[in-house]
Amino acid sequence: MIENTIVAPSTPLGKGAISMVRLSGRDSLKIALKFFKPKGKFIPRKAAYGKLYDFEDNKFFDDGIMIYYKAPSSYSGEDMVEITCHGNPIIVWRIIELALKSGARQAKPGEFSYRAFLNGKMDLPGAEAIEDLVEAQSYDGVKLSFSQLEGGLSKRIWKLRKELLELIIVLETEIEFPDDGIGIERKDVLISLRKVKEEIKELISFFGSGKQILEGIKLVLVGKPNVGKSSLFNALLEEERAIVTEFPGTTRDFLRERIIYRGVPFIIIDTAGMNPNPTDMIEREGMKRAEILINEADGILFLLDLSCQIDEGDQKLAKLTVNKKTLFVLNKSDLPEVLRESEIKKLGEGKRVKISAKKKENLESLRKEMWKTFSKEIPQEMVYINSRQKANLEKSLVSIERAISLAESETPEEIISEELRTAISALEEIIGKVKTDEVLKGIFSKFCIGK
Ligand SMILES: Nc1nc2c(ncn2[C@@H]2O[C@H](COP(=O)(O)OP(=O)(O)OP(=O)(O)O)[C@@H](O)[C@H]2O)c(=O)[nH]1
Ligand SMILES: [Mg+2]
Repeated sequence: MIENTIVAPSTPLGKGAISMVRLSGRDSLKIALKFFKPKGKFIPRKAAYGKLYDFEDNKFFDDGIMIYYKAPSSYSGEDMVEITCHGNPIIVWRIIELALKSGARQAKPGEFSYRAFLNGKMDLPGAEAIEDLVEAQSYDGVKLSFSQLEGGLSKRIWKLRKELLELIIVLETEIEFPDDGIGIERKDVLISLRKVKEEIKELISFFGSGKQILEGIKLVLVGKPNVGKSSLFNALLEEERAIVTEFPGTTRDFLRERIIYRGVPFIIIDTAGMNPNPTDMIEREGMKRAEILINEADGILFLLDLSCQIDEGDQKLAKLTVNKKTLFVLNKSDLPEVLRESEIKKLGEGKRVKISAKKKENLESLRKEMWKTFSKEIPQEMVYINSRQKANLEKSLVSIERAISLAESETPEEIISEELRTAISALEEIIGKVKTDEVLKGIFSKFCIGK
């Protein structure tokens, strides 16, 4: 049990109707009662009205509500107090000060959740999901993180772990009593192992889509100079965010903004136009960055100018985007049309939408097509996998695959079983059954474990 009682504001420091301060630790109640004077008797888990009292000048400075949670029935698993006051940062600051003067210590970021984890109130994926829940950029993202908080991933990991442990028992029984007639069928072991392998592969496959649901679908505006990328960027944002001029090479860096369409967040990135013969260092650097962005993107909005022929610039870009899901945006539809369909075909696969970014024509069709092309249905069984979890799943997959080929080649049981143990420990790292400081430090960021 951790001895210190910690205190921190739980709501953002700003003006609002109310703010909340939280205490966690053995002395939470004792400390809170130094400056919160409840009216009448109060009961754990019931809201108690009272006044906030400054014991340094013997004056009341606000009123509010206090709730006391007795251990272990609290968020952190320790005694906890939550005080709700009026939403002025000065009030919050004074409450914290009075708590510090009464023996509490300022909580470090993530420390409430860290204590909850140590007290078995949540596992690692649950702790990670809290941050995702707060940061999610869409309603789907919120729902996905909440199901994670409720153990979506953990349940599946525990199940895999159980299946592997059962296989180890079967294999090791065979080692210890090879002649008592139990006799394992390699075929059955292989069937189970292949099933586990598919499960793990499915979990890994959720990595990309989960990220898109939580953070947004990253779309890069790509096109040669002057094709109208920044004009489209502004039109989609419905504000004059990027500079637009009639001179090629206007955009030198890249701009990134978020739009939401039908509940799906899209991150739109405006880039420097691709000039096949860059004239200066800035242009070269801008294009280098555009290339990196293309590689990292979930999809490409490839702009073409309907009023002129395809040229070297378009062709060069098409080479860069060849492996990416692409939507062709045929801009400047208000001008006489020169570009032919047969020319566009040469640039690659992808739907086409004709628009005029300048006149803001047909933008709704473009948004709809973006949504259709790039957003994904969320499968029922979807769970969110972050990069830490993915790395561990991959580690366990390697061992499972090794175990499969060993089992296929009549290798002795103990060697197969050893591989399965390695696979299990990688899975255990995901749920935090193995608590390595490295991992915990990464998750409960900035929080110095062991100090
Ligand atoms: N007629 C017409 N002109 C357009 C349209 N879209 C953009 N333009 C014009 O094309 C020129 C270039 O537009 P930008 O949006 O700056 O083009 P860009 O692709 O961002 O250019 P760089 O940043 O230089 O790569 C400007 O003069 C725009 O007004 C359109 O739909 N129709
Ligand atoms: Mg531009």
